[in-house]
Amino acid sequence: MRKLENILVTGGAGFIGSNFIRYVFKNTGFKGKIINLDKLTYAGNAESLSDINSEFGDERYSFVHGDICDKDLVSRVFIDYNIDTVIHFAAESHVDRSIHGPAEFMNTNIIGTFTLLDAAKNFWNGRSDVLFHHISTDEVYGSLGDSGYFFETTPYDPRSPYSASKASSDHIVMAYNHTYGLPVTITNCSNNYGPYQFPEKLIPVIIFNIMDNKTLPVYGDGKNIRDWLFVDDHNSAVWAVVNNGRNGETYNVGGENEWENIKLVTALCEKMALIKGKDKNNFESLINYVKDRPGHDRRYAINCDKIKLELGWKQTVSFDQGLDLTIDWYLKNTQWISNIRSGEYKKWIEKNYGSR
Ligand code: NAD
Ligand code: TDX
Repeated sequence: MRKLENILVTGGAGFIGSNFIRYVFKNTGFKGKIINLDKLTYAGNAESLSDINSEFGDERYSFVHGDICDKDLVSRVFIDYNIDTVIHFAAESHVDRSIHGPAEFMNTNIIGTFTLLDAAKNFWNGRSDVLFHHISTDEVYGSLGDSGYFFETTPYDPRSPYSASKASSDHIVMAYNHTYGLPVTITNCSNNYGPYQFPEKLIPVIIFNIMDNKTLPVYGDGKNIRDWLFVDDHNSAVWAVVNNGRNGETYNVGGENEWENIKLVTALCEKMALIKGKDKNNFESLINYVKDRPGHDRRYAINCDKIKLELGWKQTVSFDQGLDLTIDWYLKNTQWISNIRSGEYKKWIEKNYGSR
């Protein structure tokens, strides 16, 4: 039986991690503590958890500002908070950035994961009521043609610096399980969307640019396919695995919701036009086919029968509902947006791309 009382969440100030902490406190009946270790890179925003801090802070929620590569700090966090569960979200997560600057990806995603695993092994010292859960991606499996799906048994074939760094970390997690008996689980998930997503990923880029009447960048021919999953559905899957997933197993998590990029961009134009009372052509005319991403994976599609059959998990939010919720959230949270825009991200994007 897992103890699941003092959870170390890494990267909890990022998009999925902040939604995860909110999901666990508000939807699961969890009675223990969450300690959020986050470096607050350009993608981390403590403001994304201000409601949790005021509602659950001190007693049930603590924030530790620091780097998962910092061995001394990580070991101290295990001791100070008597950690029995790790849920590891922290990563450099954006494929485009990994092409421009891979070093930080190797550092955080590989060395950071190793540092956490080693601290967990030393602190837990053979205990079996503990768990290291690692969040990974479908991108480790490579790229699909027009047909077929990624299964848990699909051989790894990562093709970007980002996915190669995630694949490396997955292997190290499993090595700690096989070699040292560390209790671990992994989830490999498809593209997430929802509130608090950093405006470098496709859906928030398009929403922001429509709001600002800027061009909508579509890479290559726009026919690359992604499988989209609402962030709370990902997080309910993570919670199911952390509670009942089998030690040493990998679970695929997907939306079973494949979209060509251009069709998704057009759907967002239609939704925004409806909200703004305009003709959709006003926004569709902003679509701009730009230079393709180098090594751009063509299609991702997840088979997630294993988690459905073993743990009874399923998606609960349709794409239509999820997009409406997401657009509504961005339209209402203008302060979060302007704070994000005035930060490091803006400087980076101007340096690398000029203003879009
Ligand atoms: P994100 O970029 O929004 O957030 C990452 C968080 O990690 C930030 O808060 C950042 O400050 C923190 N962080 C980065 N480096 C750190 C370090 N060295 N030490 C401590 N904290 C650090 O990412 P996300 O989209 O929320 O993704 C979370 C996880 O889910 C990642 O592991 C990613 O690979 C995985 N994933 C993401 C998606 C997706 O669609 N976004 C899909 C599948 C898997
Ligand atoms: O401006 C854009 N125009 C565009 O056409 C952006 C930002 C993206 N794209 C395309 C590239 C992809 O085919 O849209 C698709 C989605 O791109 P991203 O949002 O950058 O996501 P992706 O590269 O698919 O990776 C995401 O899903 C898997 C996350 O960023 C990863 O962290 C996760 O592992």
